[in-house]
Amino acid sequence: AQVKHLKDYTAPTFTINHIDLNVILDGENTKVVALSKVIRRNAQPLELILDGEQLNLVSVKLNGKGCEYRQTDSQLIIKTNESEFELEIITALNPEANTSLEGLYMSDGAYCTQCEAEGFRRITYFLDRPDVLATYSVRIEADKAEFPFLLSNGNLIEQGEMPRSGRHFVRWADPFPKPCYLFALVAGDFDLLEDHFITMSGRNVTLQVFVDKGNLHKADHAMVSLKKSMKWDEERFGLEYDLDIYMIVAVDFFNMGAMENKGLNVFNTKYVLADKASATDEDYHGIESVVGHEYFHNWTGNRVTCRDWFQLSLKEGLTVFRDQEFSSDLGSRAVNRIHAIKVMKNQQFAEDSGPMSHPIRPESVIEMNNFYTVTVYNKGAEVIRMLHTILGETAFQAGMKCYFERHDGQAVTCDDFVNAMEEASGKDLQQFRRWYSQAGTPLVIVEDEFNAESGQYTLTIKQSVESQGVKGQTLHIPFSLELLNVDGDSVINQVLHVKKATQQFTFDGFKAKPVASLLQDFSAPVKLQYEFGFDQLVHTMRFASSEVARWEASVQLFSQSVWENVAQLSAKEVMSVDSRVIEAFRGVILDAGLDQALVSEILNFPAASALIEQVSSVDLDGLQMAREFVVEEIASATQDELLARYRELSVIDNPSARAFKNVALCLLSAVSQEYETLVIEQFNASNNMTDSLAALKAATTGQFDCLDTLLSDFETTWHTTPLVMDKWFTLQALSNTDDVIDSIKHLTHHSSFSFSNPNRVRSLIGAFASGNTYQFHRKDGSGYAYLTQILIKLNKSNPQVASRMITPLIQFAKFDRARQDLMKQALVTLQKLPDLSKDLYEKVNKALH
Ligand code: BAL
Ligand code: ZN
Repeated sequence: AQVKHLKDYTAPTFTINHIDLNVILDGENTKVVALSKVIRRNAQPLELILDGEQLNLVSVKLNGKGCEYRQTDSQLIIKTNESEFELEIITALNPEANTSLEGLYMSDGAYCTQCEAEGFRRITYFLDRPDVLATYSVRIEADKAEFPFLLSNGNLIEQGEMPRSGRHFVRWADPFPKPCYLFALVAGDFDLLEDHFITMSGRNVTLQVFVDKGNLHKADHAMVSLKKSMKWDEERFGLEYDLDIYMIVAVDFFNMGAMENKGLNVFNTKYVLADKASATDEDYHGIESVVGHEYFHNWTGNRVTCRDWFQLSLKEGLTVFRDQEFSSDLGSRAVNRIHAIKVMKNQQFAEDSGPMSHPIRPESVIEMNNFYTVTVYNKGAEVIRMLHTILGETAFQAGMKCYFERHDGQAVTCDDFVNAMEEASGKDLQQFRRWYSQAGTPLVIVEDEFNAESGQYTLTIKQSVESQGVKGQTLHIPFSLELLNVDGDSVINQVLHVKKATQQFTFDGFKAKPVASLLQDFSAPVKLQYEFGFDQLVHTMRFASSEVARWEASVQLFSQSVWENVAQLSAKEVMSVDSRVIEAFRGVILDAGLDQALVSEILNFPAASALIEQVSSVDLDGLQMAREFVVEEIASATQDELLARYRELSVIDNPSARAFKNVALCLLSAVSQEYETLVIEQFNASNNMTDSLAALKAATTGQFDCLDTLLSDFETTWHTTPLVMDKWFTLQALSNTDDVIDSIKHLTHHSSFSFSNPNRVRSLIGAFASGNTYQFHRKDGSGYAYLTQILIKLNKSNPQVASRMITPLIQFAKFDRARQDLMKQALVTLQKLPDLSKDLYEKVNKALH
């Protein structure tokens, strides 16, 4: 497989500034006629090289005549010395046989497309690179009865019938030049929810949400979210929508969450469909955030796009930052921040310490689809957030304005973005730029000292970063600090700018040693090392001004308690939990002044996978025993309070109350069988998916006798609703029981399951591999063997999904020797596959390197 390097970037020698597509949809006889206006940009070479994969070439004409060309399995090479010409290429496709869900494929009887990153080359031969921007005119033709809706980007300008054949056609024109990865086409029969939005300059935009027949009542939340997104982007960023129509189509077969195609977003149904009975509070939140994300791409991604795919974070990091701000402005800022921090610490840190570690702007890539990562997206967003912290909202928005003024309609780089921020703000971002090229998680070691005589408190902050054995450069780290006095008053609350390998900060005027709350709100994506004492953490949990810092202290308190017990076990000593830890959590449960959603975050103790990220090597069996012990000790000591709050919150119908109540139920179930009746009562009385699922989860946690009955009742109610069955699959995949792999194997034969649908595969097998830490990492290797068996299957049908699911198998470095050997053995099996996809090849080889 070929490695592509950022340093080898060259501008295209030809460009295409307009394309007329005629797509004749006809099952296995589907035909695409592409008429492109090609312009030479350099005198040499005399060959135009177009990308194309899995295509049947029918004909090629240059200015209406035959021409000299040759084909490879990924290119069409046309000989020409013309400087401007029209190229007509006809290709034949079979969308029904396309199981990779890239290019043009069928989802449940509807045609749809996915072109990012490099799927357009599966539709026609083209300059499939983001720095080639063209206007599109698209004619679609299909059977009218089967495919009444024919959609593409831009504005609908013509439609007509072909009565004798029962077919019809439409023509769409998109006036905004775009790279081909933003092209989309959909043909099918849907229910349509329509609304409109009046933009800030008074333009009336038609809004349409297309869903599978019978699901109209589940489209409202997506529509409301879209309108909120449009309004928020006007108010916070001053950005207005630019076409007359905005369409969202929900499809069940989709590799990702959603796709921001200009004017025609294609969404995974998971991020559109919701009603109270079938969707959880978390689903509602996810829909609002993904609808926002795709909408915000219209400016950050579509109007200004990426020069090359190494710059992916230019649009993704920035757009994730924007969707996080959207959710935070509309909902709880603290809870949204906590969720973002968890993704960073639990998933991104893991990626950064594993074989796929890469900077937010990668330098080399084999398969681009492998770089839609938590690093590019979420660490990318953290880098934008640090810029926002350093510049402040006003200068940051001035930078955004400058960025759009300079680059609207262009394909640009991350450097262009930072330049705009630098010039608009007048801040020197020279050192800050290193965040774009530096892989690995920086380690920040903090030591503090109090001089009682002088009343001086001194922090010494050291930074270092290393990735795959290579030492990195010092970074500009915005380090948020709060100092609390003994009474809990906040005496210092500021951002320190750490720019050197070692830096000291001194604060005067203290009568006693203050309590430091460090790296508040995760002000930089770094690992913090500091000797926290229990008393300090308890103080921070009670008094920090930031709710996020209070949560962080609780995580630290819990984690330290677990690690102490892991050490006890290994020393063959008895386990115990410090009473200060228990009292701190009791205080949180009883504190009626705390946001209930925050309390639920605090009581939702770090999972094993999160704890593993805190250490360099782990004794998994010790961790499981110690974690379960600490959870049970806390839950058992606070059960009266938990039960009282559970009862009090049961009558309140809002997401925060439900979150607290349900985490309480789950903790109680871990304590004693006596809470089984409570679980059954909640399940039977529930009128919403959040409560039903929480009851099932509690029954699983307590391994209650009622579990089988509840699961089967749930199945009877929901077996015809695929997205709900996904939850049912996940719940069973996460069961920490010795026969879980057998039960998963059995579930793959369930009538609701299908290996061809990525949502089903992820909900059952993906959830097991990434979420069932103890069972996936079974000592006998059966978890690894099972995942490998599935990956072999998916390697052929859908390499993109396979490649995403392999993650837990390549992150082996922290496990014991025996487990590492078994994981590597599984990877070697994959490496030997004769038809290993580029996607898996890249990860397997990096892991075994
Ligand atoms: N561009 C791929 C999907 C997303 O990030 O919005
Ligand atoms: Zn995105």
